[in-house]
Amino acid sequence: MDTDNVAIDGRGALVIVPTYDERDNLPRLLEAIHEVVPAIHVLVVDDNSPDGTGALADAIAARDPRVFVMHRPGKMGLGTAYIQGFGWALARDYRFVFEMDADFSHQPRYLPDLLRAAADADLVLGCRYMPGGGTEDWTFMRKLVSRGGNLYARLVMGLRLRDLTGGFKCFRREVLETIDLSAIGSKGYAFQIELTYRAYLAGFRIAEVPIIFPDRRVGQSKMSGRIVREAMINVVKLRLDKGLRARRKTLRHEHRPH
Ligand SMILES: Nc1nc2c(ncn2[C@@H]2O[C@H](COP(=O)(O)OP(=O)(O)O)[C@@H](O)[C@H]2O)c(=O)[nH]1
Ligand SMILES: [Mg+2]
Repeated sequence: MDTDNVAIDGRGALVIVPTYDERDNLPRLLEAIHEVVPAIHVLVVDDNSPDGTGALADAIAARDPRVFVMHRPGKMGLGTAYIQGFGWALARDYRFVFEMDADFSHQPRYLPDLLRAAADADLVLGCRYMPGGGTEDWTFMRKLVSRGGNLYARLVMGLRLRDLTGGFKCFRREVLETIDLSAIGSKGYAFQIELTYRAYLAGFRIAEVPIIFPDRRVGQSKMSGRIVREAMINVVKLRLDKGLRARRKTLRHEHRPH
């Protein structure tokens, strides 16, 4: 893959932004994204937000040809929002597909770094836990959950990546075409871990780039104890999955450089 193929202005790339009650963030986010990468397209996947984020997104899309909106009838979770968004992207000719939160924890200024890294990687992860990366304004509990969750996932999965639970990522379309999206059962943090794990098992090259991750300033987090529990259970389930284990064995025999 040659670097020349990656257009740093965002041509050929799509950012998927799932939203639930983000009306105070979304318009500013779209502006900030296009300031940094003027040609990038954005797909907002809104779950009929009670605060009217969906209608607001429609109004923006009506005057900006780079913005698209997918409406779902009710809150169905981040994981399925991304899976539907990936399907939408694959039906079109995007070469790079980003996952990005609406609340500015994923800062638009890093989009070019992720794109650049995608020149020689198939999946790029925004990474908080490497030099140059970090979190801001987090409570002790939130830090503990994130650090602990990453350590747990890394140990159980046996992956040498430093940030498995993050959700600021860039996929080459080949990754999304190859992994079986319909087989993904997880919803919250487990969804992020599962996607990366499946990409790894499919032999794709995974890179990490440092990001600073500030806490959201406006609106409510949808993080919950249920999501953390789901992640803990699903990580073990994934590791024990028979089909995936067979894939791991072949991978070891092939001596992939991971
Ligand atoms: N479409 C959709 N978006 C969601 C849902 N839950 C969360 N989001 C969005 O996913 C992103 C991350 O959610 P957030 O609450 O910030 O999670 P946290 O960062 O883990 O606390 C935000 O853009 C939310 O608006 C959902 O059920 N459906
Ligand atoms: Mg958030």
